[in-house]
Amino acid sequence: MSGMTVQLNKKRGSSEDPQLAIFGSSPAFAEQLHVGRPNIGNRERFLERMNDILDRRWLSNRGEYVIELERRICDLIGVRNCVLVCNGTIGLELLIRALGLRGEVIVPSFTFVATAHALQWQEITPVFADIDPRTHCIDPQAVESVITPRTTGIIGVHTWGRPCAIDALAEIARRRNLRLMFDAAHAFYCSSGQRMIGAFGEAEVFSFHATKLMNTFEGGAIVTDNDELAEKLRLMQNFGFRGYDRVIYLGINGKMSEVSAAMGLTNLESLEEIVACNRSNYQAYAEHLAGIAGIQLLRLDGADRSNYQYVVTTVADDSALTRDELVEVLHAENVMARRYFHPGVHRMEPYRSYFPHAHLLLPATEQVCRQVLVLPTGTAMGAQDIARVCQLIKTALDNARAVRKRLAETKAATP
Ligand code: T4K
Repeated sequence: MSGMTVQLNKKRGSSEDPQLAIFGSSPAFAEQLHVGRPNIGNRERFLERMNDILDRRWLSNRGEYVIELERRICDLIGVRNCVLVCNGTIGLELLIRALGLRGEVIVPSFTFVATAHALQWQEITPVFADIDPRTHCIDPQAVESVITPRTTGIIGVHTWGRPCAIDALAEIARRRNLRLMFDAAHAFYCSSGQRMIGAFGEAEVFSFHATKLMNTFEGGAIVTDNDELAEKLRLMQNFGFRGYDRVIYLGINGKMSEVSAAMGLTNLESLEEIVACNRSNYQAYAEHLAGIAGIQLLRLDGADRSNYQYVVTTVADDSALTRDELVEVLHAENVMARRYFHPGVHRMEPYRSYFPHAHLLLPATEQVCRQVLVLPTGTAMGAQDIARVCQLIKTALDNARAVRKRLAETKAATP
């Protein structure tokens, strides 16, 4: 499954202008390159499983494939319990509720909006703590500074699959008597040192959304060593049923279907290859971006295992072009780079209205939201594509004045 190469467009404009689509050249790529193009795994194996599901007529409600995938994830992570759910957001909501969180819970604002929504949806106030701009993960000192008598817990996010400051957060949680859980949506198959992500805090939540390293179309998992908590989560995700006709708890429907679990099992079998492809893409980006002034690739800590799912860069404030100008240039070339997690959850509704001054306490979050640029990777891309993407960035920066002028003209001409 080494990275495929997306078809490059050869026909380019022939004027004196820089060879970029914003000046009228054909886009560099005939098809869009995405951040989060799904990894498919072995198609034949998946279709076999589909047939098996149809033959058995067992489509949902803790079928064989769900049970098998839960067992495999427990073995992989080294935890006692895995509860598969229909998506990562529901996984967060269930866990937040099962842990009895209420009042205020501390989270980073530099995250996907689901982390905060999962709290607010249950009328729990997300309190935003700033991040460490070197790691993009929540800063334990900032966490400490926003604890109030209403605080009941902390949700650490392993942003980009990089473990957040787990030990420091655990120490604060212990000392201040708070509950600690992790949003590990990005971090499946990652480790903190020798221990797999999933084995920390009271429990962790993975996302298996289509765009993630391992996908189940939509899906997620809550993993924990706490048997009692796992039992509660199982009840909560299935309407509180224990056996036919017997409801013993308040619950919702958070179950994963057999089709999703079949995709998960199929992806799991290809995980090594997918990660190897991501790793070589990451290395190719590192090589090609090395000499480009103003663009910094987020470095990983060699002591931890990464899934290399995201290629994250920052565009310095004094770079020849702003991050947003570069995004415009790249999108015109069909390179759908993303500004995750711009503008920061604190600037999204309803948080923006609730906490209009939040940005004053989040300088590092503001900076990273302004600078971050996530580049396409995954099994749909290969080395040649990456060289081309980096060349486009370099061409744009080398011709910054002309590019800026052109973008301004286009904007002025747009009704
Ligand atoms: N916590 C964190 C830290 C998270 O990052 C997330 C999800 C969650 C919690 C919640 O987990 P889930 O409830 O989603 O399981 C995407 C994903 O939808 C979201 O799962 C993910 N994080 C987030 C970082 O990215 P969007 O809306 O920015 O991306 P989307 O869905 O537009 O997909 C990105 C690109 O991928 C598209 O432009 C096209 C391509 N794509 C997408 C899909 C779905 C494909 O090529 N094929 C596809 O099937 O949120």
